Amino acid sequence: MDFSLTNEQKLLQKMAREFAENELGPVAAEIDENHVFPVDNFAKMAKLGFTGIGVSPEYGGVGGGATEKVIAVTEFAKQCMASAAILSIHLIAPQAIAKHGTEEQKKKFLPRLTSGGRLGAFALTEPNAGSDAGAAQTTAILDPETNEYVINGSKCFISGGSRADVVVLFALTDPSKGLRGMSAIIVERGTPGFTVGKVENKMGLAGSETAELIFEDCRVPRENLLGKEGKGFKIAMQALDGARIGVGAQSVGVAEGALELSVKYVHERVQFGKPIASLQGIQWYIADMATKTEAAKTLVYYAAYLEDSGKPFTKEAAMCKLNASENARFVTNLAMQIHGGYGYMKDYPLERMYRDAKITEIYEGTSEIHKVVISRAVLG
Ligand code: COS
Repeated sequence: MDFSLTNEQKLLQKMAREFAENELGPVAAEIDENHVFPVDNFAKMAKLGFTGIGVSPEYGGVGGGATEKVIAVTEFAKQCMASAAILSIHLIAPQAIAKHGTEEQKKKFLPRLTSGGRLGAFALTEPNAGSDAGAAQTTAILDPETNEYVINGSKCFISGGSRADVVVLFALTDPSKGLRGMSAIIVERGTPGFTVGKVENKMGLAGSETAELIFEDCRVPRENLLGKEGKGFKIAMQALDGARIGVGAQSVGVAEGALELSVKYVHERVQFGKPIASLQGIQWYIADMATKTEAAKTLVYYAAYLEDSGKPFTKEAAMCKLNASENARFVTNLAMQIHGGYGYMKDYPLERMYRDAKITEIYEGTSEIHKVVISRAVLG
């Protein structure tokens, strides 16, 4: 399999790398420390076209697909995991609308999410429906008199939820059918009855705000139904397949970033009269980190290739996310070990990378859920 980048993809990579080094890296510590969503950086991402990856230029996007997303997200994550996560998770909403939306929905919602600098969110998880996403209880009952869905319930741990302009929400339009009665509905910020609840205080990824969304008799016009009634769970699962490749890319990026810092450090750090790069124990750490990260990257690009080729990729998306996220924890941990006391200090980026990396094993499906998806595919 040839994963060489095209000239356009190489240019995108260069642009993403320079943007990340010049704009994202320098504020990564600050947004982590202050738990602040990087509004300016998101606006710059939009200006450069990153927020429109995977959406046709007709709707303000820049085209491309999973591979382009992987390229950008990986480069961002080397410098700032929160910014990488913001882009990666934002893209779920416009890509779902581009895939399942009507022409009217695409015209109405996509330009602001792609080139307009507005954030999208994907709201599936509920307090009692995390790994068991099909147990969601939020309802959206059609009022035949007004032709509006009346939404009641709450969503939790929604990345970007406190800032999102457009939310792709999953709710039961026919509660008697469980997950087969779930539908996807587009809800705009400011709709009466839709409020933001608790904004979480997390271990890492502080710049990517995570919030509770509350719906109390929130009325949304029927034309905001995304796809068909009762097909919401499938839409959610398909969107998550793609999102998991994004988490794979975040994981590869943070691992590559930690490896690069470690390579630099072991050449500079002198102990016992010589750079620690000359110690075999350190060399073996570096060899393991480089090998496992390269392997993780290959699987992420393979899953992206399958998605871009229109081939089934559910299993490979789960595999790449499972593998790359475990590697992100492994590599950031060893990088911290190599840096010793310095790695543990907030003066250096490693402790942030270590904290940020952990979430990749949890969100967009835990490692354990990915093993369920993979084993079902393998065992039949
Ligand atoms: N693509 C398309 N359809 C899919 C799918 C996929 N990747 N995965 C499942 N489906 C479909 C199934 O084909 C089935 O369709 P039918 O009704 O036609 O039979 C339906 O969805 C139900 O599937 P299944 O029986 O496998 O559902 P489960 O309740 O067993 O749940 C898991 C499957 C566990 C995989 C799912 O709940 C999951 O991914 N959980 C994790 C959720 C998550 O990642 N949350 C992260 C945060 S999102 S804000």
